[in-house]
Amino acid sequence: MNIKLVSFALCPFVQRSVILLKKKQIKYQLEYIDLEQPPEWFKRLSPMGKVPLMLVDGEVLFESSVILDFLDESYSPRFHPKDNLTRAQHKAWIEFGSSLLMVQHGMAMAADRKALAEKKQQLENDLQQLVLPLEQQLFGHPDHFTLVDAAYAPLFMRLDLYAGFHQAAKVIYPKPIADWAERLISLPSVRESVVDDFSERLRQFLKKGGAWLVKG
Ligand SMILES: N[C@@H](CCC(=O)N[C@@H](CS)C(=O)NCC(=O)O)C(=O)O
Repeated sequence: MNIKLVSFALCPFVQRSVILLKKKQIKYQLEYIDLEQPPEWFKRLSPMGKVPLMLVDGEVLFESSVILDFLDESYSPRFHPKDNLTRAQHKAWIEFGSSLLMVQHGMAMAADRKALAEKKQQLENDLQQLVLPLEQQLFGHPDHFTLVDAAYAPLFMRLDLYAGFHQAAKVIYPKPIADWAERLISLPSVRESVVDDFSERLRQFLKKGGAWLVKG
Protein backbone atom coordinates (compact mmCIF):
# COMPACT_ATOMS: atom_id res chain seq x y z
CA MET A 1 0.00 0.00 0.00
CA ASN A 2 1.11 3.52 -0.67
CA ILE A 3 0.80 5.52 2.53
CA LYS A 4 0.97 9.29 2.67
CA LEU A 5 0.46 11.17 5.91
CA VAL A 6 -0.53 14.81 5.74
CA SER A 7 0.85 16.59 8.75
CA PHE A 8 1.43 19.72 10.74
CA ALA A 9 4.80 19.28 12.46
CA LEU A 10 3.56 20.07 15.98
CA CYS A 11 0.28 18.14 15.92
CA PRO A 12 0.03 15.50 18.67
CA PHE A 13 -2.74 13.69 16.80
CA VAL A 14 -0.49 13.26 13.75
CA GLN A 15 2.33 12.15 16.03
CA ARG A 16 0.23 9.18 17.16
CA SER A 17 0.24 7.86 13.59
CA VAL A 18 3.94 8.53 13.10
CA ILE A 19 4.78 6.55 16.26
CA LEU A 20 2.80 3.58 15.01
CA LEU A 21 4.21 3.81 11.48
CA LYS A 22 7.70 3.73 12.98
CA LYS A 23 6.89 0.98 15.44
CA LYS A 24 5.59 -1.19 12.61
CA GLN A 25 8.38 -0.10 10.25
CA ILE A 26 5.87 0.88 7.59
CA LYS A 27 7.18 2.92 4.67
CA TYR A 28 5.33 6.21 4.30
CA GLN A 29 5.59 9.69 2.89
CA LEU A 30 5.02 12.74 5.02
CA GLU A 31 3.66 15.99 3.64
CA TYR A 32 3.58 19.06 5.85
CA ILE A 33 0.96 21.72 5.30
CA ASP A 34 0.42 25.15 6.76
CA LEU A 35 -2.75 24.79 8.81
CA GLU A 36 -3.30 28.54 8.80
CA GLN A 37 -3.28 28.57 5.02
CA PRO A 38 -4.18 25.05 3.96
CA PRO A 39 -3.79 24.23 0.27
CA GLU A 40 -6.93 23.77 -1.83
CA TRP A 41 -6.34 20.04 -2.32
CA PHE A 42 -6.29 19.58 1.46
CA LYS A 43 -9.55 21.51 1.92
CA ARG A 44 -11.14 19.28 -0.68
CA LEU A 45 -9.92 16.04 0.93
CA SER A 46 -10.16 16.75 4.66
CA PRO A 47 -13.83 16.88 5.72
CA MET A 48 -13.06 18.70 8.97
CA GLY A 49 -10.03 20.61 7.75
CA LYS A 50 -7.88 18.76 10.28
CA VAL A 51 -4.69 16.72 10.27
CA PRO A 52 -3.88 13.88 10.39
CA LEU A 53 -5.16 13.02 6.98
CA MET A 54 -3.90 9.77 5.54
CA LEU A 55 -3.96 8.79 1.88
CA VAL A 56 -3.92 5.03 1.38
CA ASP A 57 -3.39 4.31 -2.29
CA GLY A 58 -5.04 7.67 -2.81
CA GLU A 59 -8.06 6.89 -0.58
CA VAL A 60 -8.75 9.32 2.24
CA LEU A 61 -8.67 8.43 5.94
CA PHE A 62 -9.03 10.89 8.81
CA GLU A 63 -9.31 10.92 12.64
CA SER A 64 -6.19 9.76 14.45
CA SER A 65 -7.84 6.87 16.32
CA VAL A 66 -9.31 5.49 13.10
CA ILE A 67 -5.93 5.76 11.39
CA LEU A 68 -4.34 3.87 14.29
CA ASP A 69 -6.95 1.10 13.96
CA PHE A 70 -6.47 0.86 10.21
CA LEU A 71 -2.69 0.61 10.47
CA ASP A 72 -2.96 -1.96 13.22
CA GLU A 73 -5.40 -4.11 11.28
CA SER A 74 -3.38 -3.86 8.08
CA TYR A 75 0.22 -4.33 9.24
CA SER A 76 1.73 -6.77 11.70
CA PRO A 77 2.48 -7.03 14.53
CA ARG A 78 -0.92 -6.29 16.03
CA PHE A 79 -0.76 -3.98 19.02
CA HIS A 80 -4.47 -3.86 19.82
CA PRO A 81 -5.56 -6.69 22.16
CA LYS A 82 -7.28 -9.67 20.51
CA ASP A 83 -10.03 -9.86 23.12
CA ASN A 84 -13.03 -7.76 21.98
CA LEU A 85 -13.79 -6.25 25.36
CA THR A 86 -10.17 -5.33 26.15
CA ARG A 87 -9.78 -3.85 22.67
CA ALA A 88 -12.92 -1.77 23.16
CA GLN A 89 -11.56 -0.58 26.52
CA HIS A 90 -8.31 0.45 24.85
CA LYS A 91 -10.26 2.41 22.24
CA ALA A 92 -12.22 4.13 25.00
CA TRP A 93 -9.01 5.17 26.80
CA ILE A 94 -7.61 6.47 23.52
CA GLU A 95 -10.69 8.73 23.28
CA PHE A 96 -10.00 9.88 26.82
CA GLY A 97 -6.43 10.62 25.74
CA SER A 98 -7.80 12.85 22.97
CA SER A 99 -9.71 14.89 25.54
CA LEU A 100 -6.52 15.23 27.62
CA LEU A 101 -4.70 16.51 24.53
CA MET A 102 -7.27 19.28 24.23
CA VAL A 103 -6.78 20.23 27.89
CA GLN A 104 -2.97 20.27 27.54
CA HIS A 105 -3.35 22.53 24.51
CA GLY A 106 -5.47 24.92 26.57
CA MET A 107 -2.87 24.83 29.32
CA ALA A 108 0.02 25.54 26.94
CA MET A 109 -1.82 28.41 25.25
CA ALA A 110 -3.02 30.00 28.52
CA ALA A 111 -2.54 33.75 28.36
CA ASP A 112 -1.62 34.25 32.01
CA ARG A 113 -0.30 32.39 35.02
CA LYS A 114 -3.73 31.99 36.63
CA ALA A 115 -5.29 30.46 33.51
CA LEU A 116 -2.33 28.12 33.20
CA ALA A 117 -2.69 27.03 36.84
CA GLU A 118 -6.41 26.33 36.31
CA LYS A 119 -5.81 24.22 33.22
CA LYS A 120 -2.95 22.39 34.92
CA GLN A 121 -5.22 21.59 37.85
CA GLN A 122 -7.88 20.30 35.44
CA LEU A 123 -5.29 18.13 33.72
CA GLU A 124 -3.99 16.76 37.03
CA ASN A 125 -7.56 15.92 38.07
CA ASP A 126 -8.30 14.21 34.74
CA LEU A 127 -5.02 12.29 34.84
CA GLN A 128 -6.08 10.67 38.12
CA GLN A 129 -8.49 8.57 36.05
CA LEU A 130 -5.52 6.74 34.54
CA VAL A 131 -4.23 5.40 37.84
CA LEU A 132 -6.66 2.50 38.17
CA PRO A 133 -6.29 1.08 34.62
CA LEU A 134 -2.51 1.43 34.94
CA GLU A 135 -2.52 -0.35 38.29
CA GLN A 136 -4.73 -3.06 36.78
CA GLN A 137 -2.29 -3.26 33.85
CA LEU A 138 -5.09 -2.77 31.35
CA PHE A 139 -2.40 -0.89 29.39
CA GLY A 140 0.98 0.67 30.08
CA HIS A 141 2.76 -2.63 30.61
CA PRO A 142 6.50 -2.21 29.90
CA ASP A 143 6.68 -5.42 27.84
CA HIS A 144 3.59 -4.90 25.67
CA PHE A 145 3.36 -1.87 23.42
CA THR A 146 -0.25 -0.98 22.60
CA LEU A 147 -2.08 1.68 20.63
CA VAL A 148 -2.83 3.36 23.96
CA ASP A 149 0.92 3.95 24.28
CA ALA A 150 1.01 5.53 20.80
CA ALA A 151 -1.97 7.70 21.70
CA TYR A 152 -0.61 9.03 25.02
CA ALA A 153 3.10 9.45 24.23
CA PRO A 154 2.54 12.81 22.43
CA LEU A 155 0.75 14.11 25.54
CA PHE A 156 3.55 13.17 27.93
CA MET A 157 6.24 14.45 25.55
CA ARG A 158 4.58 17.87 25.49
CA LEU A 159 4.03 18.02 29.24
CA ASP A 160 7.69 17.21 29.76
CA LEU A 161 8.72 20.07 27.46
CA TYR A 162 6.30 22.55 29.07
CA ALA A 163 7.83 21.77 32.48
CA GLY A 164 11.21 22.68 30.94
CA PHE A 165 9.79 25.94 29.53
CA HIS A 166 8.51 27.04 32.96
CA GLN A 167 8.33 25.31 36.33
CA ALA A 168 4.76 26.63 36.78
CA ALA A 169 3.74 24.13 34.08
CA LYS A 170 5.17 21.11 35.85
CA VAL A 171 2.38 18.55 36.15
CA ILE A 172 2.54 16.36 39.24
CA TYR A 173 1.85 12.73 38.34
CA PRO A 174 0.87 9.88 40.63
CA LYS A 175 3.62 7.22 40.51
CA PRO A 176 2.04 4.80 37.99
CA ILE A 177 1.59 7.66 35.53
CA ALA A 178 5.08 9.06 36.15
CA ASP A 179 6.61 5.65 35.39
CA TRP A 180 4.50 5.18 32.27
CA ALA A 181 5.20 8.70 30.99
CA GLU A 182 8.95 8.36 31.50
CA ARG A 183 8.98 5.03 29.68
CA LEU A 184 6.94 6.33 26.76
CA ILE A 185 8.96 9.45 26.07
CA SER A 186 12.19 7.48 26.01
CA LEU A 187 10.99 4.97 23.37
CA PRO A 188 12.94 5.34 20.09
CA SER A 189 9.70 5.28 18.06
CA VAL A 190 8.47 8.22 20.14
CA ARG A 191 11.72 10.22 20.14
CA GLU A 192 11.98 9.80 16.37
CA SER A 193 8.36 10.75 15.73
CA VAL A 194 8.96 14.51 15.79
CA VAL A 195 11.12 16.95 13.82
CA ASP A 196 14.67 17.47 15.15
CA ASP A 197 14.03 21.00 16.39
CA PHE A 198 10.62 20.12 17.83
CA SER A 199 11.15 21.80 21.20
CA GLU A 200 12.23 25.11 19.68
CA ARG A 201 9.43 25.03 17.10
CA LEU A 202 6.92 24.35 19.84
CA ARG A 203 8.26 27.27 21.85
CA GLN A 204 7.98 29.58 18.83
CA PHE A 205 4.45 28.37 18.09
CA LEU A 206 3.36 29.08 21.66
CA LYS A 207 5.07 32.46 21.62
CA LYS A 208 3.25 33.42 18.44
CA GLY A 209 -0.02 32.44 20.11
CA GLY A 210 0.72 34.70 23.10
CA ALA A 211 1.19 31.85 25.57
CA TRP A 212 2.30 32.96 29.05
CA LEU A 213 4.31 29.75 29.39
CA VAL A 214 7.06 31.01 27.07
CA LYS A 215 6.93 34.70 27.92
CA GLY A 216 9.93 36.29 29.57
N1 LIG B 1 -10.07 14.41 16.48
C1 LIG B 1 -8.99 14.70 15.58
C2 LIG B 1 -8.27 15.95 16.07
C3 LIG B 1 -7.22 16.43 15.07
C4 LIG B 1 -6.85 17.89 15.31
O1 LIG B 1 -7.44 18.58 16.15
N2 LIG B 1 -5.88 18.37 14.53
C5 LIG B 1 -5.52 19.78 14.59
C6 LIG B 1 -4.00 19.96 14.59
S1 LIG B 1 -3.24 19.27 15.98
C7 LIG B 1 -6.02 20.47 13.35
O2 LIG B 1 -5.90 19.95 12.27
N3 LIG B 1 -6.56 21.67 13.50
C8 LIG B 1 -6.99 22.49 12.39
C9 LIG B 1 -8.32 23.08 12.59
O3 LIG B 1 -8.99 22.74 13.56
O4 LIG B 1 -8.69 23.90 11.76
C10 LIG B 1 -8.06 13.50 15.48
O5 LIG B 1 -7.96 12.75 16.47
O6 LIG B 1 -7.44 13.28 14.42
